[in-house]
Amino acid sequence: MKTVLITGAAGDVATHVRRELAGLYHFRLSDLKPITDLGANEEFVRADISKMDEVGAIVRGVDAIVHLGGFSVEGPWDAILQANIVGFYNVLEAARAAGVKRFLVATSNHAVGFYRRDETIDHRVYPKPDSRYGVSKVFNEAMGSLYADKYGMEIFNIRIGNVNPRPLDKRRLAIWLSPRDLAQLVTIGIEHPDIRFEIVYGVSNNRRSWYDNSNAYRLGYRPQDDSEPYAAEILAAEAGQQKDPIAERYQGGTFCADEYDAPTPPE
Ligand code: 15L
Repeated sequence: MKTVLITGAAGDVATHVRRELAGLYHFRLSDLKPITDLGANEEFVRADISKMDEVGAIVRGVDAIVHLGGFSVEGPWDAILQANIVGFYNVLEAARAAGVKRFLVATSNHAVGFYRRDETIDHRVYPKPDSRYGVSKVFNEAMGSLYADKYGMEIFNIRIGNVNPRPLDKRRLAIWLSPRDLAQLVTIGIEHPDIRFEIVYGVSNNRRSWYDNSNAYRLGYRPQDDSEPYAAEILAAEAGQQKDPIAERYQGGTFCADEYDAPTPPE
């Protein structure tokens, strides 16, 4: 059985991964917050990923790393810097030093959030982050690219939409990722024999998607869920709501509208 390190293991996304893939891997779970509900094939090792001297111990001896640790929404620069830039570098560099090749990056739709909703984008588009958080995810992807090209690491980037048992609102109808489809992508990231540097979108088979996710399909992804059965109820609940035009125009939604102060909206 492979040993897989999950960072940020106390968070929501990790909790779905643990439940969906229980029994298939030995999970080393790491977070700042303690996890006490350990399953049969789970261990917990506490670490603050912004401190390099705490990271060596969590990566040692694992077959793959699912890096979910860090700040998961927009925040003050110093918080993003410590958690998502310094923290990301520490985990990736410690993995390289320990000889761990396979590394799954939880990047985000917010790395490309300033693409318009009437555009369909694939894994080759240039970054258009919508927040300091989005910039940190672009940094993560770039750092992974460097470590793949320079050190031969195997980097699998999942640009996650929104993981939830059900889509939460109109925007999430396009970017929803069900827990079982998330688990399928994580499994591909751990198991696929031929990964050098890949970007896939972490979304289910949503009819309203604005992504061309052909790279994920090429690697074997066959999502089982579609947000469409939830659409009528969500759209009816939102009918008549006042919407911010910037949030509505761009894929990143309110991440684009927050602090927005440009004289003209970007293309
Ligand atoms: C993300 O990247 C966040 O981690 C998550 O909390 C949601 O805000 C999600 O994007 C989203 O766009 O809905």
